Amino acid sequence: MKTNHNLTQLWKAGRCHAARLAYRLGLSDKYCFPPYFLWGTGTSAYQVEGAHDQDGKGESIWDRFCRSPGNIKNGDTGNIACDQYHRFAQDMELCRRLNLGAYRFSIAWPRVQPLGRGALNEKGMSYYDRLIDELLALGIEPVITLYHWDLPQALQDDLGGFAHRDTVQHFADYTEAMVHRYSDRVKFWTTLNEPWCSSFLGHQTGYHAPGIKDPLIAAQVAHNLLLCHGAGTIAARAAARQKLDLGIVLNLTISEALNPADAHLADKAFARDCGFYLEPLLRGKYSQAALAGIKDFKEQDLRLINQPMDYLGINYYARSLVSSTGKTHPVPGAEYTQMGWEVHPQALRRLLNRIRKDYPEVPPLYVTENGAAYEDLVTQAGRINDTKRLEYLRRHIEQVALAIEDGVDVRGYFAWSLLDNFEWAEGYDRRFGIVHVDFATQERRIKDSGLWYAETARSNKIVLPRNL
Ligand code: IFM
Repeated sequence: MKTNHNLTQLWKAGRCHAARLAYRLGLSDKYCFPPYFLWGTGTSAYQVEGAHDQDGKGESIWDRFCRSPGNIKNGDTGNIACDQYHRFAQDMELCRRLNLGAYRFSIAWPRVQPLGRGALNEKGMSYYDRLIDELLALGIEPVITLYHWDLPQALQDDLGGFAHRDTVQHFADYTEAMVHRYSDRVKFWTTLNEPWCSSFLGHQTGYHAPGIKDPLIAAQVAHNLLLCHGAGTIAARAAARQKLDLGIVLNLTISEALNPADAHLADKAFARDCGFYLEPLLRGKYSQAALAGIKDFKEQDLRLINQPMDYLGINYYARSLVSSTGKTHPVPGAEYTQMGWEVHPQALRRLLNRIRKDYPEVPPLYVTENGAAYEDLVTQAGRINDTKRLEYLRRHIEQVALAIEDGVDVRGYFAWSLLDNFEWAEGYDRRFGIVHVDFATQERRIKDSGLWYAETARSNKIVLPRNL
């Protein structure tokens, strides 16, 4: 079996190299991704699972936040969401039909440990057993995120959540329990998804749960989340039942100036924003400015944060624009998604290259999220011709291909999202899925973008225009 498998891999690698050579020589316009390249999609627990109070699940900060009038558009909640808790087998079958190599999902901490410390909830734990087993039976790699924003409310009420250092130990204990249970089958683990959002949207602007508006708390939470990453990484490695691929997922963007005279500002903004995470994670350092905002800081903290990582996940949706006048929006002639985010695929290639240049020590990269919200219409024939989303994905994947050609070690791409789902403060009003969900009936329908993505994942190729 093993020899056959190796031979197949060799054969595939040979074909892929030949195809890439043909592309480089101008003999073909098809770009072949490396044979190990992982194609996936992602979701997160609160956005898709529903079953918010079933089988012993505890309350999360998002359950509480959604109940407060005015926090979420149309008063929507994740109580039912896509009902994936009950429909996971159907959803994983969709992943198979989409030819996905991997499915990225998160564990709802309050589902498996209702109070965030102490007793585990076996019914919640067994849900993820079933999900993982289903994926493996279909030949799809499970990629687990330990924290995608749904903190147990009890930790918020009793300790102040991530603002309190004790939460770091609770996160490490939770991580240890999850890795102990699932790492016999799951190799890919992510400690945190987009800690910038949990820190600053959750504690500075109050746009996300827990809805706090205090910049000092936000900075402390940002630091404590990095401590969670460090402590979680150590706990995961100690509990692992196989060699893990362990990393963190950051929403990184490249800052660019519309006016060339402002280029130095863009440079500074990149160093400040990406550096806030990459310096401590990869180099065990904070800038003076970052450090100044953190009240509860201990010298040994940086050693804890600076753990070796097997990969870095990057979520990219749009570039960030800077200008000395403060005016950047709207960019003349630019396209925007329904979120109001500028569509600028070339900046993804520049971001990947910039990270490699500024941080040569960075581990292999994955684009762990990329996608677009657009309004979808179901045609009479039952199709969803989501051409804009398809083009968004295609143009960004092209840029990933070009970054690989530039020499950046990108190992995979995950389209966000498998399903239309609960888009946080925007509720169900923003659809990111490559599969359409009718929230009244829970019917799923693969969109045209999904059909295109399935073919890309199957063939491991895209048609790449020349002179991009
Ligand atoms: O839906 C979110 C996801 O939960 C985190 N990254 C950005 C996505 C789109 O806003």
